[in-house]
Amino acid sequence: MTVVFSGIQPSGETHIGNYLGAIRHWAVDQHEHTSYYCVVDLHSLTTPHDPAELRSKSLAMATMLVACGLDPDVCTIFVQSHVAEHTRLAWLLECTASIGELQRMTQFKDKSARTSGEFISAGLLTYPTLMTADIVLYDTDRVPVGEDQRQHIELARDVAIRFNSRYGETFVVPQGAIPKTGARVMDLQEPTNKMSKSVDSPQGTVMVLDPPDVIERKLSRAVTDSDGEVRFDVAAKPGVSNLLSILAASTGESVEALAGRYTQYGPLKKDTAAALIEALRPARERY
Ligand code: ATP
Ligand code: LTN
Repeated sequence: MTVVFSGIQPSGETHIGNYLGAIRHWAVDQHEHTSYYCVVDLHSLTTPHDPAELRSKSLAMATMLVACGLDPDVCTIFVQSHVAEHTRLAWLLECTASIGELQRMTQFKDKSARTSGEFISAGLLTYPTLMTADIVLYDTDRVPVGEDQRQHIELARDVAIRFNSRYGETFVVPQGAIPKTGARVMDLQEPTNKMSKSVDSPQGTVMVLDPPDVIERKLSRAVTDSDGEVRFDVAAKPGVSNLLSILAASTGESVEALAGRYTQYGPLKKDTAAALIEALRPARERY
């Protein structure tokens, strides 16, 4: 039996990157595998936070997961800090990872650069070892995540393999499961940046709970380019490629097939908004 584990931080509102890149795949996996989905509140302690607010956001995130289709009768939904073994194992794994490999993590480099001049916690550096503990505690085979977590999964594998070779076969070595479309949804206003909970870009971020008219407005104002051609080319046309990816992830069609159907940005934006509104409707209504 394949074991699935994934986690989401309760800091900030759930956006379409979280939904299209991760959560909606969890809802499918729960019916096929033994699945654990974790609200990783301890991970949110790495950056400034208000404790009481974090507690209520953890409950809101669990509510969101259920609204998005996770069924507590089918999978296990829980809060990381309620299971003490996560932090107990994290120490053993911290002593198995090197500072060098942790310093190479792009998320650490990005987040510490963003907070430069301010307090940078040691937890921001060691965070991937806690994530490794989350995963290997459950003998996890498969970790469904967005593209931004690829490097952390690689590290988890390296640390599990190192631990096994030092101390004997202990952990299952996990594999990442990153979807073909929707694995890297970009900010609508800054399409070279990942859409993110912790970056303040209200017009560039579409929330799962945004009402339809707000989604239409955000999509209609999405940054594109001036050459007027609809084509999937992430490097040359990040804005248009992002719209095509969102449309593809919302409809199940391929970006190439969709690109051939449009000659103008206006209709592409309109259809992307409409498809997204439909894809999010069940979660919005259930929430
Ligand atoms: P933060 O900004 O604090 O890093 P986040 O928005 O990246 O938060 P997480 O809780 O870290 O959200 O991620 C939950 C899941 O959503 C992970 O599997 C992650 O890979 C995925 N995810 C996050 N952002 C995106 C995105 N823009 N596109 C696709 N998947 C994403
Ligand atoms: N690091 C992840 C969240 C996360 C996670 C995990 C994902 C914590 N523990 C275990 C998969 C498996 C993030 O920032 N998105």
